[in-house]
Amino acid sequence: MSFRRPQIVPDLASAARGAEDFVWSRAHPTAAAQPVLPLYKDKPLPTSSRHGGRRRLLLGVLLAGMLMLVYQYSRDSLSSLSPSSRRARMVAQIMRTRRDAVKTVFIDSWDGYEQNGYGADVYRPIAKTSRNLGPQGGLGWLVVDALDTMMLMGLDKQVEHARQWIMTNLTLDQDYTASTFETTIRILGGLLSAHYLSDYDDAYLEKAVDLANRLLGAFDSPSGVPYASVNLHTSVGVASPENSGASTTAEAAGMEIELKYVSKLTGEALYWDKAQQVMAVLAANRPRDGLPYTLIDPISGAFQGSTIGLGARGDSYYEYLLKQFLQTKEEEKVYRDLYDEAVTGIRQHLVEVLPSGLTIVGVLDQGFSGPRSSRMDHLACFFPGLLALGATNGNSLSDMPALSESQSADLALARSLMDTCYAMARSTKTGLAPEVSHFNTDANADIAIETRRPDFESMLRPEIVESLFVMWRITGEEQFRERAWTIFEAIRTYARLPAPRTGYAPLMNVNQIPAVHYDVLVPYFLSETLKYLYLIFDDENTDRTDLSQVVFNTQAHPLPRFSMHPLFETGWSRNEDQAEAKKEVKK
Ligand code: DMJ
Repeated sequence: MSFRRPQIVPDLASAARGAEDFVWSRAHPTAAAQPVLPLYKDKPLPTSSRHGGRRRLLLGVLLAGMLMLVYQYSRDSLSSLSPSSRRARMVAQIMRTRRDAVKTVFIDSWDGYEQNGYGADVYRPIAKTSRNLGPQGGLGWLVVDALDTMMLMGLDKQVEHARQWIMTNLTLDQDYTASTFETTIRILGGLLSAHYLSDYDDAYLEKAVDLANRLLGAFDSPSGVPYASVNLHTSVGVASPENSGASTTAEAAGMEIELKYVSKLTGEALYWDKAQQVMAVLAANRPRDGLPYTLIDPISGAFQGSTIGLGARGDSYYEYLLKQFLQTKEEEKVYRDLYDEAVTGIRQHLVEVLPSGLTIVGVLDQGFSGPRSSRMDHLACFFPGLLALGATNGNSLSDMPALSESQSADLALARSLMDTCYAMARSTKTGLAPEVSHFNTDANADIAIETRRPDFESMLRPEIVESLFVMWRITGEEQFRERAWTIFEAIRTYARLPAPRTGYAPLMNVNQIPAVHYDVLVPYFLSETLKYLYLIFDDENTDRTDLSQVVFNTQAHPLPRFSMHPLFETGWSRNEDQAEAKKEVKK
């Protein structure tokens, strides 16, 4: 296995930035555009005088008068509005308040970490202790992953601190065997998104490319399917110690967006080639009805195991089929075809309408010939959002001509599954969905959804609010924001650590009140759950997260879409068999 570390032509990144694809996203306000205000210290100091009391009284009267005028003005201007505009104004005000409430929860979580463990990869908010994964300091597990949330929330002080830490303290060259997938989606994705949201600050890109080069060794397997882990110092891939060394399908197929974007930014095709080789091998397996098994062997490139489903180990496969198609501006049709085929297969084999009226996506534990289990992981609740995204390619319904039959059908299924995912949360005492929900298939049962040991914890995962966010952006229907608010209130009530402790933590049991917490700050709570909640209530800064212009990676890091380029052709087709797909690797 060789460790190739390509040289980046220094100007290439800037050249890529100048490409036409990036023109649309250059509308960020810059510091230079801000008006210059006089500093408070430059104002003349108030002189103390014996008339101070009278002056204060006069000032008070003046202030009260001004307040009355403002009140009168806003009442008059409100009453001159039509009822619908008045309502829109009130809704906007409420949403601002909600958005700020989400931001407060983020700050409350972040403050404890900032004071007691800044830069560490693992933080325990109850014990106030922290630790790193690597031997030479933090790998950015929290700082890098949470950075773009802070950027979107306008937390400038925290962003500056994070940037300084990344540039000064983040050492990626560590003798540490990291999860290939988690490091790609969290750290590489986080750095790339920070680069995008900072209006292309190349310092983030340099770190991202350094990391991408280290991760590439994981893809140097005989098939091109990545090993589960990779040593960040040697760039040597390490097979999973479980499942006879098989990687999970979700992980193998859930890193392509990040690698392809690195190719786009650097002009180096090797990241692109590694990414699409994985897709070629997956497709060469010809999964029946578009549904792969959830394990894949990096040596042979063949599927392993017997489970088929959209939850753990399967999820990102489906997500990245559609998102790869969207990332390159809908030009690589092969990914759309694979996605459509998978959705058809999901309808045929996994979707079930229960006597309770709920629609679920079940799991096949023993392949196509076995029974379907009527359970849904919290993880599977990304799917309603994905269906809605696929129905319109990220456009809002108001900008779309009439939907085709299949688009309408996908949106209808998205709505039904969204109802189910929301019901998973509403069915518990805390209003937070457990890791796994079990659905009753008995028409006479009193309870439609059951929560069972040991799956009754809430890790404060994002998938339900992620789908609510996408449904809101696509449909513009307030019901999705209302549901998100209800879930947010449940988080604020039950995930908050009781005083004198501060911060938020996952729950051991969603049906236990008062809640008992795990002592850990979960990175995806900051990078995904709170980001999606913030964005759903944020009507003012939607341009940088416009679903028709960006793709969110599977860790909620937004990356801009871009056009294809001769350097990045889709270098495979579905007619290739596996042997041919493998030959490609050896070239
Ligand atoms: C995140 O780390 C990613 O979304 C991943 O793809 C699976 N889900 C977790 C959070 O639940």
